[in-house]
Amino acid sequence: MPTKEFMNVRRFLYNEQRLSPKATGEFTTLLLDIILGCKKVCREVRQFGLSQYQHTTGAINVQDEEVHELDDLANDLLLDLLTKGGQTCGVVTEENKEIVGVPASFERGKYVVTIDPLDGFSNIGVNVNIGTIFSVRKKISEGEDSNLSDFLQPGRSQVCAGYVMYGPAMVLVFTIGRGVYEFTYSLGIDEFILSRENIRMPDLLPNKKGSFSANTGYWNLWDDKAKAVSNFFMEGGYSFRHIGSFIADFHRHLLQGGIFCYPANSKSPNGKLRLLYELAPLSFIAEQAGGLAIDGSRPILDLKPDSLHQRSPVYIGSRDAVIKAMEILAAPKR
Ligand code: P6P
Repeated sequence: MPTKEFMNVRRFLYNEQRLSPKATGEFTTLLLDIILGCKKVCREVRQFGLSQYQHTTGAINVQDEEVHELDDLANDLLLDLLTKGGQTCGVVTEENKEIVGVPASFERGKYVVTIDPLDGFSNIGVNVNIGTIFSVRKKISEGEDSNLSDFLQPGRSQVCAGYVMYGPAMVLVFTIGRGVYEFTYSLGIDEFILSRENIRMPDLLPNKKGSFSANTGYWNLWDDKAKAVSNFFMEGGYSFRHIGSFIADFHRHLLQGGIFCYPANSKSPNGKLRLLYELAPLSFIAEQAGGLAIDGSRPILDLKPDSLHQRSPVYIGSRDAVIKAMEILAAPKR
């Protein structure tokens, strides 16, 4: 086994592949395709001020949100790689209303993938961390092409989940069900090198070294229970940190401990974040790192989506902090 500084993600995946006797290499190829796509997205993100992709397109996506040219670029680029790479039979992305199938002349694979091509819309163009979230499930339907049943599986059916964050460093974080690993991109050698292994999310309550994240700008739209959770952490001496990009807020809590809350509010009665391609992937990572993610009362990973773009409230982070939030939410009204 090479020493850690030479453990690039390709070698890591080959080592993991050898642990699965029936592995064919298709999953490894798929993950390397996703990584290649994210490296190409990062190139445009890194030169945003000089990029030709600096504006909103004028279109409104299925989320009823403005579409940014960089969103479109990331989406088109990743869809091209993932639908023509021979490892998938369908892709669901935040930007497309329906499942994106594999073009007729291309080989179908046994995996379905969900992506949020560029998470952190409000931070695009202001040089704040944004990133790509991905998740892989095995096809369960009959036939070569995917259908809704392949995607509307609970989060526990994921075989892989991860994100690539475009920040001061480009980092890749993922799990394949055997712990959480972080790889940091080294420009000089054009490689993702292992930087953290078997990441464990620290508890928050005992030493308060972590932080609390929520968009408290919605305070007047929250119900009393959501306010009670926020009050517990805001009055409890915990740091408040909110970046506005889900993966950036989550990454901080993954490494330092903390809790990210996006409760339902009167503007977003089901919460804002999407279950299939935002919450399920990061909840898989959270639980693999010893953390927890709930919708307020149930583990996110147990939720079976009813639709591709279904939203859910979320409390995700250190296990002790999420359990505390669940207790507050379950307490009888005073
Ligand atoms: P709000 C970014 O658009 C995003 O999807 C997440 O990355 C982020 O956590 C959330 O929305 C922020 O939403 O309503 O606070 O601007």
